Amino acid sequence: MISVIVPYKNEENYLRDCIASLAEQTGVDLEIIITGQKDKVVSALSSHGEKLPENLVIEDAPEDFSVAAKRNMGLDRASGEYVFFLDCDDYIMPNTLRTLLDAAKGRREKENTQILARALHHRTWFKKTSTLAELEKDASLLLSDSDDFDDGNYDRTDLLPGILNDAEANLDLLAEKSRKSPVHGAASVSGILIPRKLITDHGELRFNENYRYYSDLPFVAELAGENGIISCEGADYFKRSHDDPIRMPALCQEEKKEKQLEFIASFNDALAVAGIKSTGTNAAMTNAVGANASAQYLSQYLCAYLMRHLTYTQHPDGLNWSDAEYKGFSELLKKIADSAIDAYKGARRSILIKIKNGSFASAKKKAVFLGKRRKKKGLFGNAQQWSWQFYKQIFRRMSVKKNYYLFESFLGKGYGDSPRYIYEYLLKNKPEGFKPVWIVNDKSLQLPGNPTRVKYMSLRYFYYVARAGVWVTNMRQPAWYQKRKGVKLLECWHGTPLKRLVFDMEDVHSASPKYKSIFYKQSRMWDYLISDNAFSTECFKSAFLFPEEKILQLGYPRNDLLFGDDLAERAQKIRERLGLPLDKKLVLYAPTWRDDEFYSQGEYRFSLPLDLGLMKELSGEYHFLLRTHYFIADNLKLSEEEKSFVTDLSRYNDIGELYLIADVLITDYSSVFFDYANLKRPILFYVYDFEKYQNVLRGFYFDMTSECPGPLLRSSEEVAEALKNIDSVSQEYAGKYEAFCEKYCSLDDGHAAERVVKAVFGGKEFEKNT
Ligand code: C2G
Repeated sequence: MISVIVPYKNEENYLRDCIASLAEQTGVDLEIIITGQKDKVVSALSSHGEKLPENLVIEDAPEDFSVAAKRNMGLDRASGEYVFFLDCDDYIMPNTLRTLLDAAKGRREKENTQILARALHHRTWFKKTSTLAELEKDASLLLSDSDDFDDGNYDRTDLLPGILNDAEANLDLLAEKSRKSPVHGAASVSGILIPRKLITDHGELRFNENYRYYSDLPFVAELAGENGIISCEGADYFKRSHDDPIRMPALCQEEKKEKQLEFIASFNDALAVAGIKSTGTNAAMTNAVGANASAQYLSQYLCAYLMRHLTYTQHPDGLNWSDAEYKGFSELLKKIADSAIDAYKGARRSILIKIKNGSFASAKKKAVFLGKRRKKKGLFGNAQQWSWQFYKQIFRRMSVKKNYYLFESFLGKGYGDSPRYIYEYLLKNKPEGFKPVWIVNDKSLQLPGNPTRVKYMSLRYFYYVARAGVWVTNMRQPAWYQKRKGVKLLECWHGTPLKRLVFDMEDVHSASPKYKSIFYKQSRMWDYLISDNAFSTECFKSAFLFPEEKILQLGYPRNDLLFGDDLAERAQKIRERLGLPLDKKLVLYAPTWRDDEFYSQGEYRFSLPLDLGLMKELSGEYHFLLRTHYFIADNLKLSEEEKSFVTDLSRYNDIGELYLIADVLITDYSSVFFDYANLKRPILFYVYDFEKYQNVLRGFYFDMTSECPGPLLRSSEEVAEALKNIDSVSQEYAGKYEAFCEKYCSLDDGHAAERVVKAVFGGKEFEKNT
């Protein structure tokens, strides 16, 4: 029997996945021991009235017990022949325990040795169902083992002998794999199947409860001893990085000062149990290494650890270590084998030697130099990197100009959205010395008021970002941006949320796993956030963890243009300017983007799901306007024939003007319909991937099936049908439309920009119009 020990803290939504993954194990006899606060464990596992599995035991432990203490409690209780540690936020694939058991038993029967068998580790920030879905798309993800040696440079094949000493394992394959996915070693006890006898033979070994973060190292090093650890293909351990490190950091995500010193102390212990007891000569060490796989592993691990903290990340935290910390590392380096240091070449090797010899300042200098060279990509770096250096070294040292007002809509991709209407109001009601600057990329765009114009990420952009006293934007500011004292940042945001955002998203499927923590830091810099309705305010509070007192619930300035007695004349002018037919009704198709369809961060894919062949049949009555989301990198390719009844306006600067001319809107999960509804014109929802979007990608803040002011349509045929009968569709949805507007559009009245400007720049404390 295997005793699986699961230390539990407060990761309620994660625990279910963890235990479910144990229930799925095949061909093994299990005992599951969860150590943690009993009432919380029970409520986490039976919140939907489920019965707890019969083979599950809960050992009651206070929440703040260290993980070492909780694991020890589990060990005291365990009665299996094998022990396996699984963290409560992690999960394993169904064959994992069987595979590990076979490997361990096989070795015992053949060679009469007790070995540790370890599953391949994979880092994920997804829950189990999402991971399985990802694996279905790309099984090679299982090769992307997260990695103790991930220092960006090491030739990983060098690391394996000694650890990967299993004759059964296909060494060639693993070596091949290791380039992409090296095998983990002993840094973590999770995912390792340990024969109970080995623990008993080591005097009933336990974890050192004085350590909060690094109690695993000495424990595993001692058990691994001379035999090392076999890494087993077909056994897969998913280590979950919490995608919400703000509210629920994993131990490895906690940023605590004392962590480094604890690492050094625990590493010392690990070296001691691996047979390296005092600052010995290198000859003694070489012997130890020859005899002991743990010692060899630890030597390599230490060097890789230092490299990772000094040269690999973008802002290496190793550069901030104190002298005491460097001294600790220096002592450790003196104890390990030189061969581990010599495995590095050039500047990296020299950094390690300098630390070993106590030249810490010089080691740091070298690391900084290496980092700069890496970041610059080539000797001189690209223009943007140079501009950023100017920003940091020169522009940010110049004074902040209170009268510089910086405006930006969708990263310079247009002149529109709320920043535009706030700007136009300010133009008519100029504050003292008003010097407007627009971030806008298209040189041909005509802007009223003759503002200074800068291109996104150009040198002048950095200049104004550094000096402007006011920044009005509708997206997030860049991650490197640090707001200076005296600067006002007005965040307009870009829509009433339908799809779940940031902290309300369970699994972030977009390109960056650090999304939540970056978002959190950025949004702390916003002085104001505009909200269009009470519903948005509630969403922003939970999705952005944003304080209510900074939210201006005053309506959307971007919707001001949808009001007035001259709508028809303005629409006519826009139609003429765009050369659109005047005798046909216009249908605007404006879908949103899909989190899982991207080329790279911020560059999303799109292929038109609307069957234009079918739409052509309606071209006597309708002309179609296509508008993709600003994240979409693909250009729509229309044939000459299609161009006769379809116009692509994806790059048009302000979608608000397209609302004005459109007689019907087709969208999906985009927030565009909240704005368009102000016009009271028909809306169709073309939601061909509704289940996936709702259940896998995002989830919604409201029930689309009951609240939407128009029909949910699954196919192009249904869309065509609805367009043919648009009047009866409108009639059918009239009641829902009215209720919808009441709830979401009641603050929009054509004067939101005025209210916002008065609240933010009016000199008074801002008043909330709730
Ligand atoms: N937009 C556009 N064209 C589209 C889709 C969107 O011009 N085809 C613009 C609209 O102004 C819209 C805004 O981008 O309101 C936001 O687009 P969404 O599709 O709603 O998606 P997203 O950018 O993820 O923002 O709180 C709202 C959410 O943040 C959604």
